[in-house]
Parts: sequence; C-alpha cells; structure tokens
Amino acid sequence: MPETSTVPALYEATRRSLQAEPKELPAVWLYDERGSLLYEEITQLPDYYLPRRETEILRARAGEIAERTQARTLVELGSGDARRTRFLLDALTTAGTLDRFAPVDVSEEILRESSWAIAADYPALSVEPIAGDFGRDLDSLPAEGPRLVAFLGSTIGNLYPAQRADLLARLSAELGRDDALLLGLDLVKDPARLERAYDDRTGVTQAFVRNALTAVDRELDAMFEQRRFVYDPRWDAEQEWMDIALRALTAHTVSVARLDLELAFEAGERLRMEISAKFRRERFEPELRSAGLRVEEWWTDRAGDFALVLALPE
Ligand code: AVJ
Repeated sequence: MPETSTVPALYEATRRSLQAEPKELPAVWLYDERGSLLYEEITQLPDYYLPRRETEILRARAGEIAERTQARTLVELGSGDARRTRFLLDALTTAGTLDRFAPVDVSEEILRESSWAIAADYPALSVEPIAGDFGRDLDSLPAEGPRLVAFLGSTIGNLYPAQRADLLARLSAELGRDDALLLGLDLVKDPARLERAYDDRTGVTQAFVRNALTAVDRELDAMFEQRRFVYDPRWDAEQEWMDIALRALTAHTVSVARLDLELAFEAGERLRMEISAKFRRERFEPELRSAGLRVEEWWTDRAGDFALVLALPE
C-alpha cells in the first residue's frame, strides 16, 4: 500500500480514528490498487457527475490557465489516473512553458502506470512521480517555478475543515510569488442528486467503500466481516458533507491484530469511511484568505455543479 515511511503514521492515525466517536477509518484506505481502479469506474457512472463537470471547465479554461500561470512545473496532488490532467498538460505544452510533471499519489501502482502513460505521450516532459500522502509529503515537491499545484476532483472534500485549513496553510507557505494553486470543488446542490452520486444502482460505489475493509483486513490483520455491515451514505445538511459509512447490523466485536485492538460495535453503529464535503464560494473564499491565498478566478460549469478555482498567494 502506501509508501513505507508513511506506514507507522497511517497505523497510528487508524488506531486513533477507530477509537474515536463516531468510529472512523482514514480515507487513504480506500485507495489501494483495487480501490483506485474502482474509483476510476465510479468516474464513468452517469450519476457521478463530478468528473464530467470538471472536464467541461478544464476544457474551456485550460488555455487561460496556461497563459496566466506560465507554469514550468505542474504538480498534481492525488493524481490517480491523471486523465483530466491531460487538459492542463496539453495547454501548458502548447504554451511552451512546461518541462516537468510531478504527480503525487498514495497508490504506487496507479502512480507508476499513469506516469508511464504520460511520459510516453509527452516525450519532452520530465515526469517525476512522488509516492505518498499529499497531506504529509509537501516538502519534497520540485522547486523549479513557476509551479502550478493542481488538486482536482474535489478530493479536498475528503478532509475535515481543520485538516483542510492545515493543508491550505501549508500549500500557501510552500507557494512562491510566481506559483499558483488550482482546486476542483464540488458545490452544494440538491441532496437527492448527491445521494444518487454516492449510492449508484450498479453498486460500484458500495464496492469501492467496502474495499477499504478488505484492505484493512489484509494490511492490519483485522477481522472485519462484510456481511455484518450495510452501506450507509447520508447527506449531512448541517456540515454540508456526504457522510459515507458502513453500519453494523448487529452488536459484535472486531479484532485488529496489528493494532492490538478489540473493537466493540453496537447494533446500528456506524463506521465512517469518508466524508465528501461540498462547497460554497461565500464560505470557501474566506478559508482561502485565512490561509494567505486569494481567488484569482472562480469558474463553474454551465449547470453550476462544480467549481475550478485558481488561487494565488496573497
Ligand atoms: C475522490 C474524494 C473526490 O468524494 O466524490 C466517490 C470519492 N467516494 N464516491 C468523492 C468517492 C464515493 C470522491 N473523491
């Protein structure tokens, strides 16, 4: 799974999350090789509108982004299959400024594959993959500016507000005068549409979420049993995030051998697997400002479902 140096930290984070109230698993467990492949399947689902909306904006704005940023280095946090990154790579290659691409991802397998594919398609580009958790490994980013740091797909929505503030502050500290940040944000919308996006009929999303239990059983020698849990995604109207969990059907205990843990679940108790926060400009712009960043552009798709934000150091 993740890079060796991050393993003890992940184990500790997992212990803390499992002992928290409500119980929780760090979202990184969703993105082992199988999880990353299942997520790619999710991006093809008709009800999972996010990638198509983001693509619409990227298609329309990539040229402008290239012109504004003049980026020589493109860093992508949580790059996955890097499919939508190609709009940026194309535009920056056409503009003639880009010479380096540094994708950062926790899944080494996906990182290796996508790096190969991009190196093959962009022979003039130096591709420098970084295996690791974008939340931790910001100090090893390439230094050659101007840099454009892209964080697409609304992946930032997986973080809690405090973690998000921390990441934005660290990004802001890392960015120089000539650098820029490009964020993909899913916007608050009709809860019925959100619920459909996170509970598709084909069951791919459920399989994706359940795969994290399989990963924990394998890596931490845990004894989670799938049949004892049901998939339970909910819109939290107060926090404005999708709260994606597995709910225990009956009271039972689960051992997690490598963490030396015995977990007691009550009947109906939820194990939160991830949150997926949804954004509003009026709330997010002040968050950026507190981190020392300002909104240079806030683009949305025609339907107003998704935003692509170009932010600059203040
Ligand atoms: C990869 C974090 C953007 O929150 O929409 C998709 C993950 N989970 N379906 C999201 C996810 C269930 C996804 N992100």
